Amino acid sequence: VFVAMCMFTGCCTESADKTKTPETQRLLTNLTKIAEQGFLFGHHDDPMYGITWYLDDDRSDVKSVCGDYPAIFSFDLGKIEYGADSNLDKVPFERMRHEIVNHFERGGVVTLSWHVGNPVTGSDSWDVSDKNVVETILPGGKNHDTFSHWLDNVADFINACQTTNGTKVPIIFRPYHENSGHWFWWGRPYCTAEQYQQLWQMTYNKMQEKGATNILYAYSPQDLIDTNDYLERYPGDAIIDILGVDQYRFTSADDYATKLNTDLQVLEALSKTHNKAIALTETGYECIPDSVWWTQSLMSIIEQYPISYVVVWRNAVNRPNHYYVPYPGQASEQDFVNFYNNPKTFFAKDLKQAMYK
Ligand code: BMA
Repeated sequence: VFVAMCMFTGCCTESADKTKTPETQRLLTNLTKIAEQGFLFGHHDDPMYGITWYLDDDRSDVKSVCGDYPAIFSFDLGKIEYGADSNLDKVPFERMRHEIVNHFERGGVVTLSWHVGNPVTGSDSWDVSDKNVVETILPGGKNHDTFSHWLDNVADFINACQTTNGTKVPIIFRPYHENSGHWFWWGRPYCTAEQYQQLWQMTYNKMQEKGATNILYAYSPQDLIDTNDYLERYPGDAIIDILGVDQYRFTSADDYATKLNTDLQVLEALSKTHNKAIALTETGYECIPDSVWWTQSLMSIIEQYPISYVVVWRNAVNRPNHYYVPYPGQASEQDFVNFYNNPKTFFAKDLKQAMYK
């Protein structure tokens, strides 16, 4: 696998956005290139906790099964807005920052989502009791100052993700996700397309103003219909670097295949017209009851599309039956090893420094 990666060195065109750090620009270029050969595998909260363990050192359910960390670590900033020490899933932010820097140093890639609280009620992302939250946080709105301070907290954290010699770690930031649904306060029923786009613009402006130049921005609605539908709320090519989609397997294998094929066809078409990297930003089959899900279901679909990465969700320690990667003894363990061994899947050891050269 690593031999194939050598074509990455010295051949990369830089992104046009000179406001991004060199490492961040190179990551974007390399994400696009890697799609010609395969994709990075990612897991949410991978080194933080898993089945029966919490905040151990150097531990990961993925590593326990295949001997390697995922290429991508995904974490969530939810509760950073309130100045909390730990996020909504009890991950301490200091530990997160440490794992982010460590992962960058081993050549890995980091993505951050943000299950941001509700600035009207003080509750969480899922509180949709007030139908006009977005409007109140835009410039001129009564909660604008509060939300602006929340964005400061995000920018401060992202800026603080630095190596000891001061290199800022590139971060794929993916806020306001699954906005085509109705379960988050930024969802489609609760704001106009224009308001949603203004929320992104305001967020982007704040990150720029705070000098958070180590960010690639990913947009990820779920259950795509067609390109027009995707573009309706799209924040725009000037902001977004990666076109994403979230898709879970909730019902049958056929239903998942139909939906995921539609999603990825839409992204593939847009990747050509918008010249952007594409990714399956969240997916998974809760509890993975199908022992060959990795190779027969997930792989057989996604290998047909030029995606840069796929991220599966967390192995919750605090919620029984809420896990998305195998642990030793789990039904899909062997199939996951087969998936790992497929030359199209990239994990941490495959990368070395290839994503940043
Ligand atoms: C959801 C679930 C929740 C979790 C949230 C943020 O999909 O996993 O338990 O709090 O993501 O990570």
